[in-house]
Amino acid sequence: MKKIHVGLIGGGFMGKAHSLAYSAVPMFFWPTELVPVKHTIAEATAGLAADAAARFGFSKSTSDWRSIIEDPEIDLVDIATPNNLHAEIAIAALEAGKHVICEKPIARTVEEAARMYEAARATDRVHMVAFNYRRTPAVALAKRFIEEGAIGRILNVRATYLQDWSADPNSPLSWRFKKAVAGSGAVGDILTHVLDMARYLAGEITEVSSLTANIITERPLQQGGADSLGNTKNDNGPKGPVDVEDEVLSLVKFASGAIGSVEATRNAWGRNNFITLEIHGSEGSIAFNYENRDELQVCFKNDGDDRRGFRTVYTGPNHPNGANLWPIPALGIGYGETKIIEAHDLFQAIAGGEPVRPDFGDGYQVALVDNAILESAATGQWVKVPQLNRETGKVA
Ligand code: NAI
Ligand code: SOE
Repeated sequence: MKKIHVGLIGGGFMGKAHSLAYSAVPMFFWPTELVPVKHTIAEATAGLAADAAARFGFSKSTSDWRSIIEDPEIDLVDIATPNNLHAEIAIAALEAGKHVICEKPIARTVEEAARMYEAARATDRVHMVAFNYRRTPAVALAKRFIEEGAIGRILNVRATYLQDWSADPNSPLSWRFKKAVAGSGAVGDILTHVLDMARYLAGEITEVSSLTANIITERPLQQGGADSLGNTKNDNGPKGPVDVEDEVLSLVKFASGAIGSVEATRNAWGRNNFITLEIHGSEGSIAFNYENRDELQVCFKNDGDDRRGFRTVYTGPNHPNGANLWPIPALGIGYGETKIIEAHDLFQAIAGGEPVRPDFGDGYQVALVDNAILESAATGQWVKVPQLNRETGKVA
């Protein structure tokens, strides 16, 4: 068994989720070819970094992420910072010969994503974008059903991501509401997750017709660095502008001929992490809701007229990604488990010298869809989505 030394940059929400996954991978996936070692964590200040190292179990801490890139002992750089740092860190890490996992969205803009993809193509290192929801066993099971032809030819896809942590106008002005840091709003932050799953299950999106809106245009300034995700309120404090969209709706066409809709909102009271996918095919249907993430709803045409209807497959050890989790289905899986599976798949790829998906090419293609959605919303026109050719590295 070899060790893989991890340098983690960013000790907020995702710093916690990724650290948990590094500790847990050997507990769930055993024996494992690579045992993660939590080497160094970087944070915005020396104090935050030391605190994060103590909390998340890293041997060293630093306020300078470049020292992680320069450290020859570190094999894998994990980027869990706000979006404005993704491109600079990822390119530096790849050029230094590190494997890289980068949180979503891959970057603020399609131009940054293109440069990251170019840097990734120039190395033999493993690169991954952390679209972890596709690793939920029920979503992986949907993929299996589709690949086996259980629902036939996909005819239409409906996908949503609805949240309410941000619906209160007094939910503070985090970096997620600032274009200079985040790149975009609901599009980059949450729609990207359902775009990743829509591509994973139904193939490439080729054309979009979209609407965006910004309902909450200012918010109280947030105290401190890490995003409080609405968990602190500062009702009477000074306010700052929100310059990104909090709503997006888009009609989409797929390369296969299927049609669909994708939508995301930050203003859906009562919807917490309401990620839904509904896919109808010539032979049946599949439906998933992350708020009931152990369940996949399936309906098959051939079930017969007197018994056809949705039934629930409760995922567990007999389902994709489930065997290494918990021994019986009713124990359920949580957000953390999707990150454990993600980390395991990354380590398998590094150990085997193989690529892993979703990689920077996938992140770039999602950025191309994001960009087309924003352009369509701005112009009121259908916009074609340029497609990345993974053989040539060119977009056409
Ligand atoms: P956060 O605000 O909780 O944490 C970000 C951390 O980065 C903060 O602690 C901040 O101090 C630190 N940071 C800022 N500048 C830094 C620097 N120069 N060097 C080192 N650290 C620095 O943000 P969160 O929620 O962890 O998001 C991070 C990334 O993960 C974002 O790209 C976000 O879109 C993504 N994300 C992905 C999720 C998923 O489900 N895959 C869930 C939540 C976030
Ligand atoms: C906030 O909307 C957020 O933390 C997103 O940034 C994540 O990507 C999503 O998984 C959960 O919600």
